[in-house]
Amino acid sequence: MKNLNVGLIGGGFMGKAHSLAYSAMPMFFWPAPAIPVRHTIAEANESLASEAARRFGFENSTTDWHSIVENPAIDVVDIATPNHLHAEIAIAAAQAGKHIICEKPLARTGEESKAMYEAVKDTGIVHMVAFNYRRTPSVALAKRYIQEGAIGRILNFRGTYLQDWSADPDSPLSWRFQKNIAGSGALGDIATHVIDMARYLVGEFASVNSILSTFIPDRPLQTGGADALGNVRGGAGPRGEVDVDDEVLTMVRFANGAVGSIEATRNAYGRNNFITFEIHGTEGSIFFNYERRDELQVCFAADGNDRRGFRTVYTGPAHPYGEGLWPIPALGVGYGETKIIEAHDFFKAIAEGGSVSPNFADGYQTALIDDAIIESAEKEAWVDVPVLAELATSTK
Ligand code: NAI
Ligand code: SOE
Repeated sequence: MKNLNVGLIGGGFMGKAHSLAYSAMPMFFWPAPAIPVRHTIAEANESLASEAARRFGFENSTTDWHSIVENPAIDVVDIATPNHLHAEIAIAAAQAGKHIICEKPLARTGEESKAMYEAVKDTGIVHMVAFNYRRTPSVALAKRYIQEGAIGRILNFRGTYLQDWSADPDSPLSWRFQKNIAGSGALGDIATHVIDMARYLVGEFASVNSILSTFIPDRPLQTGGADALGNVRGGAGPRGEVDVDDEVLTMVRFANGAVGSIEATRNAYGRNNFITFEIHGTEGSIFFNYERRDELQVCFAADGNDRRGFRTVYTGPAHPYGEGLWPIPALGVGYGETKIIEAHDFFKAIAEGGSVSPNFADGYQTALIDDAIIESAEKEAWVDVPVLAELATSTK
């Protein structure tokens, strides 16, 4: 069992989640595939960097991410910065031969994502994009049921990602509302998680027909700093333009003939982290709601019409990742566990010299879907989605 040195760039919300995962992964999954060593953390200035090192248990801190990428002692580069830095850091890390885990969305645009994909392709580097929700045990269980044919051929996927943290027009213009930093709004930030789950569970997208809307055109200015995600109110000072979408709605045709729809917004009062999907197949249905993430609702047509209905399966040791989690179903799987599982699968791929999904090809494919959604909304028409050759035949 090797020690692998991690250089983590960005000590905000995801810096916290990834640090937790590195410390806890060997406690959950033992024997661990490798021991992640929290070697160096980078933050935007000296006081943030040294505070992050103390808080998140890193041996060293820096204000210059280049020193992480250039350090021969570091095996893994973890990119947890706002989106505009993902491509530059990942490409430099790939050139230095580091294994890379990058937060979602892979980058701001399809073009940036393509450059990242090309930088890692055929290098032997393990690369991963952090769409962690597919590692919720109940989502992986849905995948297992689908692969076993338990709900037959998939006909329809209906997905949502609804939050309300930005519904107040006076919550600040953080980096998530600025196109030059975020790339897009609800689309790249949260719809991509559902797009990732739709690809994982159903397959590749063939075409989309979409609407993008911006309902809150300006917000109080915020200069720099981490995104407080609606937990602070902006002042009465100057306001700046929101140049990204607040809301996305898209219809989907999948390459395998299934159809679907996806909605995402961060302005839906009363919804917090309402990631849901309902999948109908020829032999049954599956329903998932992240706000009740220990549960998977399933209905099997074979049950007979005097007892047919949704039943609840609580995930536990009998289910995906059960060997590493808690010993009894329904003790409660949290957001942290999805990141611990993600870290496990990433380090396993490094230790075994393999690969992991979702990787930069998946991140690039998701960006191609985002680009098609944007084009479709502009043209008010169906737009075809190109599919990377290496993904067209894979089962993910
Ligand atoms: P955040 O705003 O909480 O933190 C970002 C941190 O990066 C800040 O502390 C900031 O000071 C730091 N930073 C900025 N420039 C830097 C530089 N040059 N060098 C080092 N550090 C720098 O943002 P959050 O929520 O952690 O998001 C980071 C990334 O993670 C984004 O790409 C976001 O989309 C993604 N994300 C993914 C989630 C998931 O569920 N997979 C959840 C939340 C965010
Ligand atoms: C804000 O919408 C946010 O932090 C997203 O950036 C994450 O990807 C999501 O999982 C939680 O909410």
